[in-house]
Amino acid sequence: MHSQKSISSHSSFMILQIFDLFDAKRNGKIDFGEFVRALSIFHPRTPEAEKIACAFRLYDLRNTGYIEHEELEEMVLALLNESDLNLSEDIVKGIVDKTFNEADINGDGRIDLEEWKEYAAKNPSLLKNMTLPYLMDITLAFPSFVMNSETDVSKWQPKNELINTLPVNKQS
Ligand SMILES: [Ca+2]
Ligand SMILES: [Ca+2]
Repeated sequence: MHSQKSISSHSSFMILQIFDLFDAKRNGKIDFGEFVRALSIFHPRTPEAEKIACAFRLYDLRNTGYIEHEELEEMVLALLNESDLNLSEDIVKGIVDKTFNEADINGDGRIDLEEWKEYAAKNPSLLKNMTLPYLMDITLAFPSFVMNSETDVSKWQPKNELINTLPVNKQS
């Protein structure tokens, strides 16, 4: 059903974020090496530690080395907009606050990489974000490139498990 899905503005937000993550040399371009290396993050056999570190960089929208509350909120909103869930602002705020407080172990108002690792260890579903509905969008955004590359994206079954990755589901 998703094969013809157009890229929404929120998908664009995610794509830009992911692009930024791929663009290791920070020159606004993704060369083939960067592309392959970045895609390997989403491979099911990639070690969890790498995925955790990668997810941390993805959430650290402003590259401060910490995940701040508003960054988490932006990411949660973007993720929710990707899904078909319509949640009220209060509920979203609740999800963000709960997640943030759980992850911010030392309570200094930001999540550092160590705290993130610990949070990810306790919440393995977090990493499903990295195994990835967005890969679909990326392959839609750059279809010819993906088709012509040697990277066998077609074998990497992106799973639409996004909804399971959100903390709200724990309550049901
Ligand atoms: Ca940050
Ligand atoms: Ca902290």
